Amino acid sequence: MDKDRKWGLNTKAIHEGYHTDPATGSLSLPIYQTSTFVFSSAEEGAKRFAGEEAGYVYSRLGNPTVSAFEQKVAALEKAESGLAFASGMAAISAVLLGLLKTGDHILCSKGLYGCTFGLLGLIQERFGITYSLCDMNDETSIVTALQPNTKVIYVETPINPTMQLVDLSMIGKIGKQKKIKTVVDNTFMSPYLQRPIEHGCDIVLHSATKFIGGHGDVVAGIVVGSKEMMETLRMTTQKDIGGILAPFDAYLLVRGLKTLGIRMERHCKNAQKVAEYLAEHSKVSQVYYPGLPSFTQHALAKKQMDGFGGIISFELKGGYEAGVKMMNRVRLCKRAVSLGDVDSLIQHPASMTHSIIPATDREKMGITNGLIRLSVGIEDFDDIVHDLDQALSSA
Ligand code: LCS
Repeated sequence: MDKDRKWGLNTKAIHEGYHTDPATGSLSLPIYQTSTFVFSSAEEGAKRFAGEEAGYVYSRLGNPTVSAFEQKVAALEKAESGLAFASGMAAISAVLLGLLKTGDHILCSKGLYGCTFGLLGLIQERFGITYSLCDMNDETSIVTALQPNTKVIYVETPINPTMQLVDLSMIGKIGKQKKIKTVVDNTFMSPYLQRPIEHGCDIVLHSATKFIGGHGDVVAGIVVGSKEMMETLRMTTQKDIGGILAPFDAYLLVRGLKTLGIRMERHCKNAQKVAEYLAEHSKVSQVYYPGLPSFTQHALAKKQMDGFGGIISFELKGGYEAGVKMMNRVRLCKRAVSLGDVDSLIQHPASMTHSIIPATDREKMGITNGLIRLSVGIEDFDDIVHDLDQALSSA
C-alpha cells in the first residue's frame, strides 16, 4: 500500500495487515495452521531465539495469520502494535499481570464486565494487587481516588451494561501527568467509533468476540499500544501464560473486520431508532443509550465517539418480572449473552453477565434487577421493532 497516504478506516479495515501472498497470489489471507516453523539451519534457529533475526519460531510466539489480525487492529486503533489472545479475558489478564506486581493498585471505572470484576478479585486475593472503583465523573474525583501505589487506571466506556461513559481525554491527561498507565476496554465501541489512543490513553483492549468479529462465531481478545509495551507483554505474560489466538480464529476476525465500517453504521442506525422507540413505549421506565439527547452524558458521547454504538440498556415499569416475561416472548431477538453480533441479542445482566458481582456492588454500579441489555443487530429495523413490540405487549 502507498505508505505516504493516510488511508481511511474502511480501507484500512480491508487492506491493513495482509497484501496478497507473494508465493501464490492468494487474495484471501492464508490460514497458517502450523504449530512450528522450520529453520533453514541450526544457526538461523539460534539467531531467532536470541532475537537477532526476525522470523517465526513457534506459534505461541507468533503466527503469520495471527500477525495479520494484530496489525489490522493496531492500524485501526492508531496504535504502533497489537497482540492477539484466545479471549477478551485472556487479553485483560495478560495486560494486568504484565503491568502490575504485588503491592500495586488499580483504579477502575465504576462498572466493569462481570468477569473483569471477578479477575480483579482473584488477583487481589491471590497476589495482593488491590483495586478500587471510582465514578470518574470529574478530574477531582479521580485524582482523590488515586493512591500512592496506583499503577494502572482501567476503564470501560461505555460501561457494560449501564452505558455510563468516562471522559477519555481526562483520564489520558491524568495518566500522563501522574505517570500512571491508562488501559481502556473499547469493546462496546470498536475502533470504528472510538480510538482511545487519540485521547492520550496508553493501552486499548477488546473482547474481539464482539463487534470486531461481529458474527458470533469466535471468542478472542486483542490488545494494542506502543511497540515497547506490546513486546514486553509478548515476551512475558503472552509467551509464558500462553493464552494465544488460533490461526483459524484470526482468519475469521480478519474476515469480520473487512465489514466493520458498514456493520457499525448499521448497528448505530438501528440502535438509535430502537432506543427512540423504547423511550416512547408506555411499559418502559428508563432507556440508557448515549445517542438519546436525554442521556445524561450525551455531550461527552458526541465529543469522544464517532457514533453511539449498538448497545442499549433499559428498564421496564414492571421490573424484573416484566423483564422475564418480555425476554421469554422474543422470537427474532435471541436470548443470549455476548453482544456486537449481526444478530440482535437480549440478556439480563443481574442474573447473567454480571451475576458474579455481589448484589450490593451491582447496585452501586447501577445494575438493577430490572435492567435488560439489548445488543441491536443489523436486521431490518421494522422486524426488530415488530419483535420487541409483540414481546413488550406481554410485559
Ligand atoms: N470486556 C467486555 C466489555 C466484555 O463485555 C467482555 C465479555 C469481555 C471483556 C471478555 O471478553 P471474552 O473473554 O468473553 O471475549 N462480555 C460478555 C457479555 O457482556 N456477554 O457475554 C460476554
